[in-house]
Amino acid sequence: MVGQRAQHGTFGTFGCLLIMALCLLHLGAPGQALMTLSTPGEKAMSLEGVRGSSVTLACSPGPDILVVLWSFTPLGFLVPRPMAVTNGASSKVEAGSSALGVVSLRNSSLVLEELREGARGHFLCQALHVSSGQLHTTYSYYTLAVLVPVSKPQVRLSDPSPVEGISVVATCAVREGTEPVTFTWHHHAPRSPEEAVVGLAEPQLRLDPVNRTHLGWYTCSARNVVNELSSAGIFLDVIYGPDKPVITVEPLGFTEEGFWASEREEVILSCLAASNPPSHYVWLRDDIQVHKGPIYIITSAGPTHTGLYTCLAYNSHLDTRSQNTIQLTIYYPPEGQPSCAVLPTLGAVTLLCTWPGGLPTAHLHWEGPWGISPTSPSNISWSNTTTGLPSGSVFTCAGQHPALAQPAFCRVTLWEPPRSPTCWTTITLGDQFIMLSCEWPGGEPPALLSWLDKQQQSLGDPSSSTAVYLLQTQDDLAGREFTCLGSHPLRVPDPRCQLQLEAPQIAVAETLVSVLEGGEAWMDCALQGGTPPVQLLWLGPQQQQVEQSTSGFMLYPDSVQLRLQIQDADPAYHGGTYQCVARNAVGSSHRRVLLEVLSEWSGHVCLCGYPAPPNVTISRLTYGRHRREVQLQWAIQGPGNLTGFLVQRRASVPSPEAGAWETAANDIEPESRARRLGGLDPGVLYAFRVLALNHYTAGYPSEVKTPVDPPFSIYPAVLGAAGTGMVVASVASLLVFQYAVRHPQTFPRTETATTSSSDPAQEPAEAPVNVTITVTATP
Ligand SMILES: *[C@@H]1O[C@H](CO)[C@@H](O)[C@H](O)[C@H]1NC(C)=O
Ligand SMILES: *[C@@H]1O[C@H](CO)[C@@H](O)[C@H](O)[C@H]1NC(C)=O
Ligand SMILES: *[C@@H]1O[C@H](CO)[C@@H](O)[C@H](O)[C@H]1NC(C)=O
Ligand SMILES: *[C@@H]1O[C@H](CO)[C@@H](O)[C@H](O)[C@H]1NC(C)=O
Ligand SMILES: *[C@@H]1O[C@H](CO)[C@@H](O)[C@H](O)[C@H]1NC(C)=O
Ligand SMILES: CC(=O)N[C@H]1CO[C@H](CO)[C@@H](O)[C@@H]1O
Repeated sequence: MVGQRAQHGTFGTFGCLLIMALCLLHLGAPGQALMTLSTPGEKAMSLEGVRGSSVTLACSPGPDILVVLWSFTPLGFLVPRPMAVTNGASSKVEAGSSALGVVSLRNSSLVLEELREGARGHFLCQALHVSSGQLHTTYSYYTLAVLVPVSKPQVRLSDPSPVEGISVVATCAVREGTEPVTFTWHHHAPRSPEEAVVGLAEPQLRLDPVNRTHLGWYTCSARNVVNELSSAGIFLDVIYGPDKPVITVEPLGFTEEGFWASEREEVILSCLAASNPPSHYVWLRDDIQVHKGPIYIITSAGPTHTGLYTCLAYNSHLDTRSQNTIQLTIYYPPEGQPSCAVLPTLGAVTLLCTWPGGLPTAHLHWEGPWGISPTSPSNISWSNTTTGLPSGSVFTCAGQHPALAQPAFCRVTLWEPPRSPTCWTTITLGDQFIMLSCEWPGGEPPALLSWLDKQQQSLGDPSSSTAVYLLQTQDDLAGREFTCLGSHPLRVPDPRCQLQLEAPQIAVAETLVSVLEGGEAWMDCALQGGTPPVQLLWLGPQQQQVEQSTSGFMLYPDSVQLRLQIQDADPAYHGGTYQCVARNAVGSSHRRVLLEVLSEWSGHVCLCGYPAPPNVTISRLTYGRHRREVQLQWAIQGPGNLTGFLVQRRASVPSPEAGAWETAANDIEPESRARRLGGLDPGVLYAFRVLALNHYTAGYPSEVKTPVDPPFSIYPAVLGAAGTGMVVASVASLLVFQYAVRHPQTFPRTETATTSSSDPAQEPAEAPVNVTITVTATP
């Protein structure tokens, strides 16, 4: 439309034009004959005017102007057309000039208003004037361009809702506008704060292939030298998706397989799959639908929520689907707290800490004076020596679990048990077993105790705090020693306690107790030793245990003795031999006491109707050294069983009646027939008698005798004889004596009385005996 603007006119063309104008003037105003042609050669002036606006083309006026002629050659034409003419006084504008706009003359200038595109072309002004009496012609030459503004652009899309991947063309069109027109494309993505320039200069924008980033509003701007206008926005709705969903879990925790969350926590599963139009979502747990919508909230997670979670996304416009799956594991801590324990080992301890259960298992480690142990799941044991470790050392086991904000703890304090082990014995199960007990309480870990025999051999496995060892009582136990050995990691050296098993030892205060009929008697039995517990009891004359309730008997037990009181003594009921019996698991012992219940008038022992022990006769009674001891020998006569003998003495001088019978010996075995009795006062003449005892009663007392001095010993006498025959005889006699002594029943009177001296102070019926051979009964 816009042609090339001519910069220079061609004289030849305008020469002809001038002639034509002159002709016009000549016709209109005749009378001027003379004219001169001035030389043309001025350059053409280029002018631009915008359509609709005004342009004034000036023609240089002279002082004596005769005529001015404007002519116009439209673009693309060669022949000029007269446009307007004036002679100063009158003017005329060609009627056909309206194609150029509203054309008028102002003095000699051509005024074009409401410029039209038809005004494009070359304008020539020819002025004829007189100067110095000569005619002159001047030319003004213009080339006028008419510029057109661009119209408002229109945008078209080849597909306003394309599926991602195809090719889309956006076209920008302007109806008119002076070339060159340039275009600018703007893209305003949704939610984007600013628009971006995406295309320059070209009226077409190719999106090949179109993708989601192209979605949004597009505008096109068109610009030329005159103006710039922008199109209305047009929306490109790119259809896509759904992409593979992105699943997020809150709160966030990663495992090797996926995600984890804590028990009782709120867990938010979010699914996002890029899609236009937006996706529809469905959640599946282990292939079972659990929720519709992009966000699935587990308000309080539990172990049953562990599983595979699948998010399905669906684009209803495209009928396309996508999915993604994650593993969600619900963690829960083990129940309660870790539990701590200590195991003693030799010179060391092993610390144990366990906390089973939980998902995943808790991690445990120890902390303490040894430092920090390695970490181990579920349970941990840690050993080390205790050398130099003070009592009261604290060790802590910490258990950590991802579902717990804080670790859980347990503690042990190692401490040494106070004091040392204590040992004692008890009897169990009706005296069948003797139980050795040892105790050393306290401590962490508890002390280990074990029983050792005399050879320090262990009698079983060690046990904690108390150790018990059972012995059968039928074993030969008396005198055996046992040691209880304690061991504790914090105690050096090992403490111990010892026990020795012993049969009880007892003593009675008196072996013969005499009481007047109706009186009160006491018998005391004292425990002097033996392995406890010891049972003390009294057996009465009938070998029956004396009971507290039995009439006339009262028992006064205390820890070390048993006293028996007999009230209102009755010869028939109370008289006889009592035994104090002591028993423990190791053995027993007993002591006899003879109770004489004397009638006030008789002074004799009551036999009380029971089978009597045999009668006794004294066969020998001689002084020993310095008359401080006597040697007594006796024999029994007649039938009757016996359990022992009782020897009594009393001072017979100065008065035969003086002094009561007192016991000189009562622990004489039934087999014995002799006894050396010491502790005599040489200044006192004693009388002696012997009684046989059985369980019930005492027999008749023997005759009463006083001791005599032995005149000599048979051995010096025999050796002093020095005759061979005498020696043989004497040896034969000696053999007889020895036999007799060993068989007293067969030879009731075996003493050889070599001398006999009558003692009238003694009982005359039984003469004092002088014994020449001293033989001690040693069966
Ligand atoms: C979309 O296309 C533009 C260019 O046309 C490209 O730069 C961009 O990477 C593409 N985006 C995607 C997501 O394909
Ligand atoms: C044992 O304890 C000592 C400190 O008493 C420490 O240095 C050492 O590492 C511990 N040994 C082990 C195996 O823990
Ligand atoms: C402690 O853990 C070990 C394996 O680490 C296992 O063999 C042992 O049985 C566990 N002990 C307890 C008491 O759980
Ligand atoms: C025992 O001695 C008593 C009194 O001396 C007498 O009565 C009795 O008959 C004697 N018994 C025997 C068996 O000799
Ligand atoms: C003596 O004891 C024996 C057995 O212990 C008995 O058989 C005998 O009858 C008893 N004799 C008397 C006289 O009691
Ligand atoms: C519009 C304009 O310039 N008019 C002028 C025309 O010429 C006469 C006389 O030369 C002037 O007086 C006008 O002003």
